[in-house]
Amino acid sequence: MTVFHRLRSSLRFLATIGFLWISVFSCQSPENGNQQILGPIEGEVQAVLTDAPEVPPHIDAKHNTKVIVNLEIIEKTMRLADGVDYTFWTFGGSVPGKFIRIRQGDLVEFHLHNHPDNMLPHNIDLHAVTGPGGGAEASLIAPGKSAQFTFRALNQGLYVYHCATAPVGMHIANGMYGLILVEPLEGLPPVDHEFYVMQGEFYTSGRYGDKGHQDFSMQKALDERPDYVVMNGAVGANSGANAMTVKVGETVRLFLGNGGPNLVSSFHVIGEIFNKVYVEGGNLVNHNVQTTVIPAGGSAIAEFKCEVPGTLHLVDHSIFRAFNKGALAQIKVVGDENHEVFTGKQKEEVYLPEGSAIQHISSGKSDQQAMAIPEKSQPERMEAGKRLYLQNCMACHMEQGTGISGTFPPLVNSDFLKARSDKGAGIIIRGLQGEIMVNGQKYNNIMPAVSLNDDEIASILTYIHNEFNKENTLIKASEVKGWRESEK
Ligand code: HEC
Ligand SMILES: [Cu+2]
Repeated sequence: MTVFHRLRSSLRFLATIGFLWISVFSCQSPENGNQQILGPIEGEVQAVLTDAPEVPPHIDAKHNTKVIVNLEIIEKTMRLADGVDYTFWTFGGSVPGKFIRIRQGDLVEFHLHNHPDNMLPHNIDLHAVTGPGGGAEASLIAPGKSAQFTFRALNQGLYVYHCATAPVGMHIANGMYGLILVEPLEGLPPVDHEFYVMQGEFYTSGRYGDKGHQDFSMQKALDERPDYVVMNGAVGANSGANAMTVKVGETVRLFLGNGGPNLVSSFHVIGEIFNKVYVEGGNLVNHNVQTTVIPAGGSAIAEFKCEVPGTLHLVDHSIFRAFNKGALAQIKVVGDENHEVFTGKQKEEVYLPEGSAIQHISSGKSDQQAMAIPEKSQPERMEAGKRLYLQNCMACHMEQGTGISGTFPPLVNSDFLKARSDKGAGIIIRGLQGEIMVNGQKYNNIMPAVSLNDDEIASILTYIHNEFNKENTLIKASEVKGWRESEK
């Protein structure tokens, strides 16, 4: 019998003997799992928040309490891999965001702060919240502002939280996700070690291992083709010298999450079998599991005992991600050999990632770019341009090019766009950031470079200038090529 079941039956028992609860009853039917009867809230505590792979302690109190969470959003440039930087958007200064640990029935007073140095509005959608948008609407804030909302943790489980500000995919892709554990009042059964490991993928302008600062690639994100798939925010965040460490004979509980934004993780530990998996982070416990699926925006809790020394490799068993894109973390198990369980020499070198020596296989795209593409007519450009606009630009500039006042500038009658001699090609090719004025309104935001070829850019620009500005113009791929080269 699991703790969850015990909790549930003891609650049922209390209800049947007519125990008098002063406060609200939430439904207690088999359909809604183990939602608990809401008891009174006593006292308050400040939540302890931790960075991966650390996990905060269980709140040690016999009764439900008010938990105050203060989470600060920070946009900052950090290491994604050796020699590779990325400007992450974070919940608390690192990726994944801070781990939050509360108990079922606790009342959470949530304060979200958007640091004044940030460029963008953000919010939070906690999957542990019962309420509209998981708190997203209630928490949307501009840089330099704070928002507060309160929720009751009705359901236990391990839940993902993430930013849900438009364009949502981009906010998540830049690292805005983390985990919140809602455990039974008395806590989960004791283990020797608990770790926090969360997978997420990054879509960069360059390829895996390309040095320097990398920008977000909207095109790769749309195609679901990340160059990096990592555990805890960077290649090697918790491997090698940063590996987690335990001793032979100790038990380990992994709180696992997948921020996505796109990929499903086939989570596996090379060298172990999970004695227990809380499937999808809920109450269902499976035993003797080799690989557990963690959906994008989902979780799992995995437990095992370390019987023999050596290095355990935590991987996404979609295996190219582990060996070629960074989806690897390690636990070093130190102690004496146990030849009854395992004999023979262990070489950890066998499993080290193949590093940046990756082969460059030319993609269809660059071949296409190398080929001379015949110029298109105006109707052809308008048709292709509309499709490309909807795929690449609409998420921010809106279908009719109106933008979102204060955040995404309009393309309709934009004086800023009209003043550019390159018709805006350079903005698509290189992206744009910093303060600009569009039709008398200030914008200070980031537009990522969009990786499109000259022909595609010619079509998008033809569409924008004709459709939104009523100009009668036809832009050629050869002109875009010229602008691309002149500004290099
Ligand atoms: C992820 C959101 C996003 C996407 C996608 C995006 N933009 Fe932008 N765009 C912005 C932001 C933000 C700015 C303002 C940047 C600043 O403040 O410096 C901007 C500025 C511009 C500007 C100059 C300002 C203006 O309104 O005239 C043009 C032109 C433009 N974008 C065109 C495009 C085109 C064309 C595409 C598609 C190929 C595109 N953008 C895709 C966010 C985006
Ligand atoms: Cu955000």
